Amino acid sequence: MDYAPRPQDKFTFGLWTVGNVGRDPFGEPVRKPKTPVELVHLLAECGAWGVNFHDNDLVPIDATSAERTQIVRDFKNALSTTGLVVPMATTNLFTDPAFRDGAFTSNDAAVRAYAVQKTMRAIDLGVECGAEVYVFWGGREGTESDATKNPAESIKRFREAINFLASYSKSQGYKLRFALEPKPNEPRGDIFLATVGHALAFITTLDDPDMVGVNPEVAHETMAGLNFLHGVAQAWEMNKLFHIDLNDQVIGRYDQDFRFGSSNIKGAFHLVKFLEDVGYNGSKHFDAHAFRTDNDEGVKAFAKGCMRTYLILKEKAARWNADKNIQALVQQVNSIAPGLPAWQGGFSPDKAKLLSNHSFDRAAIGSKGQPYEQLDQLTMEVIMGVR
Ligand code: GCO
Ligand code: MN
Ligand code: MN
Repeated sequence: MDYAPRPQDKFTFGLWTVGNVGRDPFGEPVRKPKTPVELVHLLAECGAWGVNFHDNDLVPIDATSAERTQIVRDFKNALSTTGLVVPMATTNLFTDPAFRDGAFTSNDAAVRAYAVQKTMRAIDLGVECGAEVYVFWGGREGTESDATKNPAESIKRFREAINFLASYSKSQGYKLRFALEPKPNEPRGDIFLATVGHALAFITTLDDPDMVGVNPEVAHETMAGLNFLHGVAQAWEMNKLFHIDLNDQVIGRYDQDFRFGSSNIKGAFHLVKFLEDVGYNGSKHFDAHAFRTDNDEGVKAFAKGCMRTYLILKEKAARWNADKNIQALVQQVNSIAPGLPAWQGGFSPDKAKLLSNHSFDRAAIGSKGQPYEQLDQLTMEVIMGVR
């Protein structure tokens, strides 16, 4: 297998990922900035299918309308030359000092209004370039001190903005779906809608919950010490997995944005296996960047590595599914003992009576062990490449 990415893999990168210049809180950029057109060509060379952007990755925040027109024209030309598509777009509501206290949840009503206006324009730009999913990452929506904001009030403000923008999108005739991206902290001390669970609950309170799903990110749930796959699986089961941000992260560290699969290979394996088994058909977006130590060749190695690792793990997932010993164990651990009262498939008084009258051999049930050590070892052997 050559593990070459194909369009149907739907691998995407943000302009900001391969365009990352390596600035961090302690150091200046180490790589030269590239234009959006150069980045589109770089991604095409690496084999990506799509490219996503924040409004200001493409059009600088202070661009004139003539500049905007020229930039968008050049960008679209690069897309048609390379065949790359733009499946997702988003708004930068975090870089400009105007957003120092958040955007939709800022205490300043002028900031909240400006953030909604900026997002309306960014939605127009995204749709103009072909985006079908619109991501909301509330990077600055949060606090350092809970003396400063009422978190319940902040959720109301967040809801009001999302409701307004969902209606705006529909009023323009756009077919966009919104995807909320949770993160627990960085750049704020604490960010609202901290995890996939918070976001899924929030969505049920919106005017049009069907239009809104989630964009979970490996690093973000991991920073919160959570099992990423469990959040993804719950979103999937609720038809809310509209997008996914793949990268890697060590628990307890700063926001690392490592190359996909480079840190927690077992977690990455189970994630890829889940996405492939259920037939997730959205973008697989790598929201990560090359080490600051690397130059331009390292950026390409990073981008190719993300996709190659995904495809290697996809092959390993197929191997796991086809492994006779593993499948025998999977069958065994899910086998149903005969003679159980039929209570499932909805309540009925008869079923309740049947279940109520059944006598269980608790000691026998409790004495039954599971061959999970074996199953996990065989899984590790698939991952390590000896099966
Ligand atoms: C981060 C986030 C961002 C968002 C991006 C798109 O930790 O900085 O993951 O990269 O994904 O702003 O919404
Ligand atoms: Mn992130
Ligand atoms: Mn992200």
